[in-house]
Amino acid sequence: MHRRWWIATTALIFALCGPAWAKTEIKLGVVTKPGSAQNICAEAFKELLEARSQGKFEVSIYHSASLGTETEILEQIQMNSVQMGIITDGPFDVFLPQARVISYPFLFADAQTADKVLDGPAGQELLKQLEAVGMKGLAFSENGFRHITNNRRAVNTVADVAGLKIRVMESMFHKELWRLLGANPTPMGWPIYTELQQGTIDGQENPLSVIWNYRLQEVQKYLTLTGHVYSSHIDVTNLKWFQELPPADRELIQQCMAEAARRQRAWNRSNEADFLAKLKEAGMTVVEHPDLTSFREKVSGIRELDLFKDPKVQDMLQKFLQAAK
Ligand code: EAX
Repeated sequence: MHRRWWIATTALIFALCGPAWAKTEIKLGVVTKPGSAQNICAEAFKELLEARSQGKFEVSIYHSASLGTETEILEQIQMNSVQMGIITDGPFDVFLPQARVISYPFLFADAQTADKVLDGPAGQELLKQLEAVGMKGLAFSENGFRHITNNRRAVNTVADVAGLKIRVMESMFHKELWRLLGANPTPMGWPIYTELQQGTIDGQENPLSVIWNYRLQEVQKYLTLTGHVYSSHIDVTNLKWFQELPPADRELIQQCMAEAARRQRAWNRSNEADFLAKLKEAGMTVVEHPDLTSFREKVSGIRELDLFKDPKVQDMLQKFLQAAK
């Protein structure tokens, strides 16, 4: 009798206390290595969530392409084998075509305008639309304005881009954009150091932090500050996983990611000038004031492309253009 009572009581204690002991592991994927833009956001999120949930959540960061390319991480998030990701906007457009409006050429005059649009109703509506493809969009962190590097020649005007073999992200939009600019675009996952070193491709385009962190100055001679598109990350979770969490946890995750993204954007912006100085010091030939009018003219017909025909894409583009004014 005593023994039974003891077993029942112990079982009850386990049942009551169990959930408090069980940590929920969140697998979070980033393609980049520690110190990179995505990782700064991922690490800030981990720190905030683990502290504020008093250890209920444990965030495991899978970085340095250990889960594959950004496209492959997104597929794993859709399957919930990975719950979260800090992923560059580019590859999203294969999943959700309207995501391509973030990188519409020369859309944002500066980072503050990007914040205004992405944190405002247009950006928030885009995050909401990710639900249609099984993801919950939490926030936008920042990759930054993208600039072109190459090994053939200094790019001063768009005519200098003609025929360059440029690596682009695994994105339908970026491929078309570079075709329009006159290059020979080759979509590839990240990283691409070896391809640049071996000369399989002539160049690539990325924000200054990425160029510096991946030491592309060792394998690229010319840098031109084109800032042709703004590149965000979209910070996402698997939708179903997120929806099954208790409301308080959802709220906490949302808050921690918003704060991590804010911190990360500030980090990126306060370091840009330094990255540029370092790239110059390392010997890159930098064109700081290219003829951007020639670039703008060359892409002026981009809205006529099939990529922008879908009414959902049209609608979102309209909202982004309006909000960015
Ligand atoms: O974030 O693939 C890309 O060009 C991304 O910008 C890269 O992963 C760095």
